[in-house]
Amino acid sequence: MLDKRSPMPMYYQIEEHMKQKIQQGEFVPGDMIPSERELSETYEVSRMTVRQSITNMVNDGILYREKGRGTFVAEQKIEQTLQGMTSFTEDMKARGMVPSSRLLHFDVVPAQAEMAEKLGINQEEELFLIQRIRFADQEPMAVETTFIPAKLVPGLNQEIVQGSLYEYMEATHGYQIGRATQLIEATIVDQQEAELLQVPLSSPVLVIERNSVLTDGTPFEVVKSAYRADRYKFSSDITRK
Ligand code: 16G
Repeated sequence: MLDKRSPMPMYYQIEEHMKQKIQQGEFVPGDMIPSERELSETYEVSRMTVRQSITNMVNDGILYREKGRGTFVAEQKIEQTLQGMTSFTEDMKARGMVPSSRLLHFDVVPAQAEMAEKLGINQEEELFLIQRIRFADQEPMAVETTFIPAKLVPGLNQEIVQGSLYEYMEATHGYQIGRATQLIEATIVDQQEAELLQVPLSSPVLVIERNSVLTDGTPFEVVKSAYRADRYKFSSDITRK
Protein backbone atom coordinates (compact mmCIF):
# COMPACT_ATOMS: atom_id res chain seq x y z
CA MET A 1 0.00 0.00 0.00
CA LEU A 2 2.84 2.38 0.88
CA ASP A 3 6.02 2.75 -1.06
CA LYS A 4 8.75 2.38 1.53
CA ARG A 5 11.46 3.35 -0.93
CA SER A 6 9.76 6.57 -1.92
CA PRO A 7 11.26 9.84 -0.69
CA MET A 8 7.71 10.80 0.34
CA PRO A 9 7.54 10.42 4.12
CA MET A 10 5.40 7.55 5.38
CA TYR A 11 3.05 9.79 7.36
CA TYR A 12 2.37 11.75 4.18
CA GLN A 13 1.63 8.62 2.17
CA ILE A 14 -0.78 7.44 4.86
CA GLU A 15 -2.59 10.77 4.76
CA GLU A 16 -2.91 10.59 0.98
CA HIS A 17 -4.19 7.03 1.17
CA MET A 18 -6.77 7.87 3.82
CA LYS A 19 -7.92 10.99 1.99
CA GLN A 20 -8.42 8.87 -1.10
CA LYS A 21 -10.58 6.45 0.90
CA ILE A 22 -12.69 9.36 2.09
CA GLN A 23 -12.99 10.75 -1.42
CA GLN A 24 -14.03 7.38 -2.79
CA GLY A 25 -16.69 7.08 -0.12
CA GLU A 26 -15.11 4.13 1.64
CA PHE A 27 -15.15 6.28 4.75
CA VAL A 28 -18.07 8.66 5.09
CA PRO A 29 -18.56 11.59 7.52
CA GLY A 30 -19.22 10.28 11.01
CA ASP A 31 -17.39 6.98 10.45
CA MET A 32 -14.89 6.02 13.12
CA ILE A 33 -11.48 5.32 11.64
CA PRO A 34 -9.48 2.28 12.82
CA SER A 35 -7.39 2.65 15.98
CA GLU A 36 -3.74 3.65 15.90
CA ARG A 37 -2.78 0.06 16.61
CA GLU A 38 -4.88 -1.27 13.73
CA LEU A 39 -3.58 1.37 11.34
CA SER A 40 0.02 0.73 12.28
CA GLU A 41 -0.53 -2.96 11.53
CA THR A 42 -2.30 -2.25 8.24
CA TYR A 43 0.36 0.15 7.02
CA GLU A 44 3.25 -1.67 8.69
CA VAL A 45 4.62 1.47 10.29
CA SER A 46 5.12 2.60 13.87
CA ARG A 47 2.25 3.99 15.91
CA MET A 48 4.11 7.25 16.08
CA THR A 49 4.00 7.58 12.29
CA VAL A 50 0.28 6.84 12.27
CA ARG A 51 -0.24 9.38 15.04
CA GLN A 52 1.49 12.06 13.01
CA SER A 53 -0.77 11.42 9.99
CA ILE A 54 -3.88 11.51 12.15
CA THR A 55 -2.82 14.69 13.94
CA ASN A 56 -2.21 16.39 10.62
CA MET A 57 -5.62 15.32 9.33
CA VAL A 58 -7.30 16.52 12.53
CA ASN A 59 -5.53 19.88 12.19
CA ASP A 60 -6.69 20.10 8.59
CA GLY A 61 -10.28 19.42 9.64
CA ILE A 62 -10.52 16.16 7.71
CA LEU A 63 -10.87 14.10 10.89
CA TYR A 64 -11.98 15.00 14.41
CA ARG A 65 -11.26 13.41 17.75
CA GLU A 66 -13.79 12.74 20.46
CA LYS A 67 -12.32 12.16 23.88
CA GLY A 68 -12.65 8.58 25.01
CA ARG A 69 -14.49 7.54 21.84
CA GLY A 70 -12.13 7.66 18.89
CA THR A 71 -11.34 9.56 15.73
CA PHE A 72 -13.98 10.20 13.11
CA VAL A 73 -14.33 11.44 9.56
CA ALA A 74 -15.49 15.07 9.47
CA GLU A 75 -18.01 16.57 7.06
CA GLN A 76 -16.27 17.73 3.92
CA LYS A 77 -15.86 21.45 3.70
CA ILE A 78 -18.08 23.46 1.40
CA GLU A 79 -15.99 24.96 -1.35
CA GLN A 80 -17.30 28.38 -2.17
CA THR A 81 -16.06 30.23 -5.20
CA LEU A 82 -15.26 33.89 -4.80
CA GLN A 83 -16.33 34.57 -8.38
CA GLY A 84 -19.82 35.84 -9.01
CA MET A 85 -21.90 37.87 -6.63
CA THR A 86 -24.34 35.34 -5.27
CA SER A 87 -26.50 35.24 -2.16
CA PHE A 88 -26.33 32.67 0.61
CA THR A 89 -29.74 31.36 -0.47
CA GLU A 90 -28.56 30.88 -4.06
CA ASP A 91 -25.30 29.25 -2.97
CA MET A 92 -27.02 26.66 -0.83
CA LYS A 93 -29.76 25.93 -3.36
CA ALA A 94 -27.13 25.44 -6.08
CA ARG A 95 -25.65 22.70 -3.89
CA GLY A 96 -28.98 21.02 -3.32
CA MET A 97 -28.95 22.12 0.31
CA VAL A 98 -31.84 23.80 2.09
CA PRO A 99 -31.02 27.33 3.30
CA SER A 100 -32.65 28.83 6.36
CA SER A 101 -31.99 31.65 8.76
CA ARG A 102 -32.51 32.44 12.41
CA LEU A 103 -32.95 36.11 13.09
CA LEU A 104 -30.94 37.40 16.04
CA HIS A 105 -31.45 41.14 15.54
CA PHE A 106 -33.63 43.31 13.39
CA ASP A 107 -33.28 46.97 14.36
CA VAL A 108 -33.23 50.46 12.90
CA VAL A 109 -30.10 52.30 14.04
CA PRO A 110 -28.52 55.68 13.21
CA ALA A 111 -25.47 55.41 10.95
CA GLN A 112 -22.20 56.03 12.75
CA ALA A 113 -19.31 57.66 10.91
CA GLU A 114 -17.77 54.46 9.50
CA MET A 115 -21.01 53.01 8.10
CA ALA A 116 -22.13 56.42 6.80
CA GLU A 117 -18.92 56.68 4.83
CA LYS A 118 -19.04 53.14 3.49
CA LEU A 119 -22.66 53.53 2.44
CA GLY A 120 -22.30 57.06 1.10
CA ILE A 121 -24.96 58.48 3.40
CA ASN A 122 -25.04 61.10 6.14
CA GLN A 123 -24.33 60.27 9.74
CA GLU A 124 -27.50 59.63 11.75
CA GLU A 125 -29.40 58.45 8.67
CA GLU A 126 -31.29 55.27 9.46
CA LEU A 127 -29.90 51.85 8.78
CA PHE A 128 -31.42 48.44 9.11
CA LEU A 129 -29.19 46.30 11.30
CA ILE A 130 -29.92 42.66 10.59
CA GLN A 131 -28.15 39.78 12.24
CA ARG A 132 -28.86 36.24 11.12
CA ILE A 133 -27.46 32.79 11.61
CA ARG A 134 -27.39 31.15 8.22
CA PHE A 135 -28.09 27.43 8.10
CA ALA A 136 -27.56 24.83 5.40
CA ASP A 137 -29.64 21.71 5.92
CA GLN A 138 -30.22 22.91 9.50
CA GLU A 139 -26.52 23.11 10.27
CA PRO A 140 -25.27 26.58 11.26
CA MET A 141 -22.72 27.82 8.72
CA ALA A 142 -22.27 31.54 9.33
CA VAL A 143 -23.27 34.47 11.49
CA GLU A 144 -24.10 37.40 9.25
CA THR A 145 -24.49 41.05 10.21
CA THR A 146 -25.94 43.33 7.53
CA PHE A 147 -26.34 47.10 7.37
CA ILE A 148 -28.65 48.57 4.72
CA PRO A 149 -29.78 52.21 4.37
CA ALA A 150 -33.42 52.12 5.50
CA LYS A 151 -34.53 54.54 2.76
CA LEU A 152 -33.61 51.96 0.09
CA VAL A 153 -35.86 49.21 1.41
CA PRO A 154 -38.71 50.92 3.28
CA GLY A 155 -40.90 47.83 3.58
CA LEU A 156 -38.26 45.51 4.94
CA ASN A 157 -39.43 43.47 7.92
CA GLN A 158 -38.45 40.53 10.08
CA GLU A 159 -40.37 38.05 8.02
CA ILE A 160 -38.67 39.02 4.76
CA VAL A 161 -35.16 38.64 6.13
CA GLN A 162 -35.89 35.07 7.23
CA GLY A 163 -35.75 34.43 3.49
CA SER A 164 -33.51 35.92 0.82
CA LEU A 165 -32.65 39.58 1.05
CA TYR A 166 -31.28 39.70 -2.50
CA GLU A 167 -34.42 38.12 -3.91
CA TYR A 168 -36.52 40.69 -2.07
CA MET A 169 -34.43 43.58 -3.36
CA GLU A 170 -34.54 42.36 -6.93
CA ALA A 171 -38.05 40.96 -7.15
CA THR A 172 -39.94 43.43 -4.96
CA HIS A 173 -37.96 46.62 -5.49
CA GLY A 174 -36.62 45.89 -8.97
CA TYR A 175 -33.10 46.82 -7.90
CA GLN A 176 -30.20 45.65 -10.02
CA ILE A 177 -27.46 44.40 -7.79
CA GLY A 178 -24.19 45.26 -9.44
CA ARG A 179 -20.94 44.40 -7.74
CA ALA A 180 -19.09 44.31 -4.45
CA THR A 181 -15.70 44.60 -2.84
CA GLN A 182 -14.83 41.78 -0.45
CA LEU A 183 -12.27 41.49 2.29
CA ILE A 184 -11.47 38.14 3.91
CA GLU A 185 -9.95 37.86 7.33
CA ALA A 186 -9.41 34.98 9.76
CA THR A 187 -10.48 35.32 13.39
CA ILE A 188 -11.61 33.07 16.21
CA VAL A 189 -15.11 32.90 17.63
CA ASP A 190 -16.10 34.59 20.85
CA GLN A 191 -18.31 32.82 23.35
CA GLN A 192 -21.57 33.97 21.78
CA GLU A 193 -20.51 33.01 18.25
CA ALA A 194 -19.29 29.64 19.50
CA GLU A 195 -22.75 28.94 20.89
CA LEU A 196 -24.56 30.21 17.81
CA LEU A 197 -22.38 28.26 15.39
CA GLN A 198 -22.25 25.20 17.66
CA VAL A 199 -18.47 25.03 17.59
CA PRO A 200 -15.93 24.84 20.43
CA LEU A 201 -14.70 28.09 21.96
CA SER A 202 -11.82 29.67 20.01
CA SER A 203 -12.68 27.85 16.77
CA PRO A 204 -11.52 29.67 13.64
CA VAL A 205 -13.90 31.53 11.35
CA LEU A 206 -13.34 33.22 8.02
CA VAL A 207 -14.94 36.64 8.05
CA ILE A 208 -15.90 38.13 4.70
CA GLU A 209 -16.85 41.78 4.63
CA ARG A 210 -18.80 42.62 1.52
CA ASN A 211 -19.48 46.21 0.45
CA SER A 212 -22.05 46.07 -2.32
CA VAL A 213 -23.39 48.55 -4.83
CA LEU A 214 -26.26 48.56 -7.29
CA THR A 215 -25.55 48.80 -11.02
CA ASP A 216 -26.10 52.58 -10.83
CA GLY A 217 -23.32 52.77 -8.25
CA THR A 218 -25.49 53.25 -5.13
CA PRO A 219 -23.95 51.47 -2.13
CA PHE A 220 -26.65 49.27 -0.63
CA GLU A 221 -25.12 46.99 1.97
CA VAL A 222 -22.18 46.39 4.24
CA VAL A 223 -22.21 42.79 5.42
CA LYS A 224 -19.93 40.82 7.67
CA SER A 225 -20.31 37.07 7.36
CA ALA A 226 -18.36 34.86 9.75
CA TYR A 227 -18.13 31.44 8.14
CA ARG A 228 -17.10 28.36 10.11
CA ALA A 229 -13.59 27.55 8.97
CA ASP A 230 -14.18 23.86 9.70
CA ARG A 231 -17.00 23.85 7.13
CA TYR A 232 -15.87 26.35 4.50
CA LYS A 233 -13.05 26.94 2.12
CA PHE A 234 -12.94 29.59 -0.58
CA SER A 235 -11.57 29.29 -4.08
CA SER A 236 -10.95 31.62 -6.99
CA ASP A 237 -9.66 31.27 -10.53
CA ILE A 238 -6.81 33.55 -11.36
CA THR A 239 -5.11 34.41 -14.61
CA ARG A 240 -1.56 35.62 -15.12
CA LYS A 241 -1.64 38.69 -17.31
C1 16G B 1 -24.22 36.35 1.15
C2 16G B 1 -23.41 37.63 1.02
C3 16G B 1 -24.08 38.77 1.71
C4 16G B 1 -25.51 38.92 1.26
C5 16G B 1 -26.25 37.63 1.47
C6 16G B 1 -27.66 37.71 0.93
C7 16G B 1 -21.14 36.68 1.07
C8 16G B 1 -19.77 36.77 1.63
N1 16G B 1 -22.06 37.49 1.56
O1 16G B 1 -24.15 35.84 2.43
O2 16G B 1 -23.38 39.95 1.38
O3 16G B 1 -26.16 39.95 1.98
O4 16G B 1 -25.58 36.58 0.79
O5 16G B 1 -28.25 36.46 1.18
O6 16G B 1 -21.37 35.89 0.19
P1 16G B 1 -29.80 36.18 1.06
O7 16G B 1 -30.27 36.74 -0.24
O8 16G B 1 -29.93 34.71 1.16
O9 16G B 1 -30.46 36.90 2.22
